[in-house]
Amino acid sequence: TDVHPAWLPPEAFRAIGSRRTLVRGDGLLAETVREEVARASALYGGGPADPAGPADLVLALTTATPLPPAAQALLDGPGADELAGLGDEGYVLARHDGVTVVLADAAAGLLHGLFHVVRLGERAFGAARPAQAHRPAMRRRMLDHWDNIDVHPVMGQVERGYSGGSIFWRDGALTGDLARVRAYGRLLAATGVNAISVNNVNVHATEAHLLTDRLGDVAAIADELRPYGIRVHLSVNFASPIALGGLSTADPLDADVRAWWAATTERVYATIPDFGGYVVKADSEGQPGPFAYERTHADGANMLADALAPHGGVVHWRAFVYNHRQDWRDRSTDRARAAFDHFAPLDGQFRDNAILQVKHGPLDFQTREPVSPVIAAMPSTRLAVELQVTQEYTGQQRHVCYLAPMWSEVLGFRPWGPDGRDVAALATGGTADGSVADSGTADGALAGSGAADGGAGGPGGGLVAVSNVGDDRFWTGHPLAQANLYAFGRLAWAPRLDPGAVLDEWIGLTFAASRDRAALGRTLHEMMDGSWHTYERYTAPLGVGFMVRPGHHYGPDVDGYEYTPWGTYHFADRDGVGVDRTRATGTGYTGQYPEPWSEVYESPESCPDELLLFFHHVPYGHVLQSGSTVVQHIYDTHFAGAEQAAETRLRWQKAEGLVDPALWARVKERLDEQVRSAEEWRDQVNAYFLRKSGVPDAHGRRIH
Ligand code: GCW
Repeated sequence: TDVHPAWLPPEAFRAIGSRRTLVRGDGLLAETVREEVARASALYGGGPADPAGPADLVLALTTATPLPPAAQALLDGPGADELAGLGDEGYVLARHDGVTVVLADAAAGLLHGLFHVVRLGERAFGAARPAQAHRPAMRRRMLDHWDNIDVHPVMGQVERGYSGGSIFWRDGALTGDLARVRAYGRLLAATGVNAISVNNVNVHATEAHLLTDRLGDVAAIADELRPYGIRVHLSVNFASPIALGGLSTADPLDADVRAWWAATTERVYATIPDFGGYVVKADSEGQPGPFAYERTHADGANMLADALAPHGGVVHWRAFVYNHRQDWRDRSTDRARAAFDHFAPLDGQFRDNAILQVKHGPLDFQTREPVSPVIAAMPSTRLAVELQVTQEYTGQQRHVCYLAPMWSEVLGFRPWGPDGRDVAALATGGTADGSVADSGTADGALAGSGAADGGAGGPGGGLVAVSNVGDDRFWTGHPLAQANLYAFGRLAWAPRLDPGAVLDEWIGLTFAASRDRAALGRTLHEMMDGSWHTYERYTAPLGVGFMVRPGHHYGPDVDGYEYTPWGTYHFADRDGVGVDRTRATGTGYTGQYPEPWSEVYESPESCPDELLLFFHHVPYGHVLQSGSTVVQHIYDTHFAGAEQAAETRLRWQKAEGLVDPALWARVKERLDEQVRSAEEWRDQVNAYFLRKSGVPDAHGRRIH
C-alpha cells in the first residue's frame, strides 16, 4: 500500500544518511538503530564508519567496549556529569571535535537519541554542542486505541475513529499488513511514545477474547512494536471471569475470581514477557465493574494490580465513572462532580502498580473545560492524565484543530496557584518543588541551546491519549491531524515544549522534501497555531460544552443533549445560559478545587471568561471581563470563527504546489467541509440565542 510516511519521510534522514556513522552496543533496539542508519545510508550514500577510523556520528551504549574515542572522551570529560542517572530511555547528546555523539545506558536511549539527531537534521552536524542529558519527563507515554476487531454498525470499527478502519484488525482477524503496524511503531518511537493499548476500552464480546484464546494476535502486534521500544497493553472486561472463565461472579474479593485473574495473567506473560498491563473502563457507560458486588474501585483495581505485580505489569484504571442515565429534571446531580466524588475518597488505597487514569477535564474532552479537580485531589495515588488525540469533540479530523496549545495549557495548569505544582509535575510524580525540572526547548526553536528534557521519569502515572490513527493512507484522515499525534508524544516526553516549536519540528520533518519549506511553514503556522481557538469560536461558547449532534457528536445541535440522560446541559432559557456549579447556589462543584481556584471559579467576576458558562448561569446581558456581553460575545465569536475557517481555506489554496498533490487535495477537501460546517455552527448557535434572548446583534449582521 501507498502509505504516507508522515513525519519520517526519507528526506528527514538525509543528514544522517550522507555521513559516516558508528553504532556500538548490543540488544534488539541497538539493532533497530543500526537498521535505521543502514536504511538512511543506502539512500544518501553515507555508511557505517570503520570502527577504527573517523566518524561523523557515534551512537554508543556506555557499556560498549571498547568505546569509540569520541564517546570515551565524552565519558571521561566534561560530559560525565550529564551521564548520571540516564535511566532506561535517556541519552546524552554532544558534538565536539567534529563528531556528534549520542551516549546511553540502555538501547532505548540510543533510539531516542537517534531520532533527536533526525529532528536536528543538518544542525546536528554544525556547531559544537555541550553535552546535554535528555530524559523523558513521564515514565509511561501511552496511546490507547479504541479499536474493535468487529465493525460496529453505528460506531464503525474504531470507536470515535475518523481515519478509516483499524490498523490492527481486519475482517474479524489480525491484520495481514503487519508491516503497517511496524511502521506505526516507528513513527511513535520517533515522538517518544513507549506504550499502546490495542483495543477499545469498551470491551465487547469478541475483543474480550484477546485476553485468552486470541492472545496470539496481541503477541504478534507486540512483536512488531518491540523493536521500537513500545510495549503492548490490553483493555480487559471486568466481567471476564464470567464471560471467559465460566465463573458465576466477577467479585474482586472472591478467591476464585482472583485466582482466575492470576492464572490468566500468568499465561499472558508466558506468551508476551514484556506485556505492559491492563486498561479498564469499569462501571462506566454500561461496562461491568465492582459496583455490582458493592466493592470499591480500589478493590477492583487492586485485584488486577495483584495479578500483574509478579510480572511487573500495571493496571490503568479509568476514573471516567458517572451516571449516564440521570434524569435531566434532577438538578442536584452534576456529571462534572462524579469522578471526584467516586475517587477522591479512595486516595491512598490503590496499589503501587495501579494507575488511576483521569480525563484532563471533568466532563468529556470538550473544546474547553477546566482541569479535572481529581488531578489535585489524590496525592497518594499514581495518576495518569488522559488526553484525546482523536478529535471526537474538536472537529473529527474534518476540521483543522491543532490541539497542542490546549494540552500545553492543561499541563501547565497549577491547581494550587502560581507557587504550586502543575499538572505535568503531578503526572510525572515526585519532585517536592513540583517542577518537571526544565522541560526544554524544541529543537526548531533554539537550535543548539535546548535545556534538558526534564525529570528522570518520576513515579507518577504519566500521560495517556486516545489515538487518532486508522488504516487511512494519511494515517489520520486529515493529514494535518498527524501533527496532533506527533505533538502528544513530544509533550509526554517534555511537557514544557512550546506547541509552536513542536509544530515547527513536525513541519520540518513531514515536509522535508517541500520545494519551499519556509513558505509552507509560514502557511501551516497561520493555519494551525490558532486553529483550536478558531474551532472554539464557532462551536459551544464560553466553556458550556456539547451542543453537538447526539450519537456521532459532529456538527451543531444546540439542544441535542438538553433533555437526555447524559448529564451534559447548558440550561439556556429566555434570560440566560450556563450551569451553576458554585457552592453558594449551584452544584458545589467549585468546592472540589483547592484554593485559589475554588474561589476564582466561584465568582462570575473572577471566573475566566472562557469558562464562565461552565461554572455559572448568567443573564445574556452579563458583561464579561472582555467588556462584551455574553450574547454579543456569542454573536461576535461565531461570525469571527466562521470567517477564520474561510481564511484558513484561502491560505491552503495558495499553498498548492508546495506539497504532494494528493495530500494537498485531501486537505482541501477537508477544508471545504470545515467551512461549510463552521457556517452551520455559526448560523445555528446565533439563531438559537437570538431567538431565546430576543437581543439583536449590535452590528446588525444577518442572523437567521
Ligand atoms: O467521549 C466518550 C465517548 C465514548 C467513549 C467514552 C470513554 C470509549 O463518546 O465513545 O467510549 O468517552 O472515554 O470511555
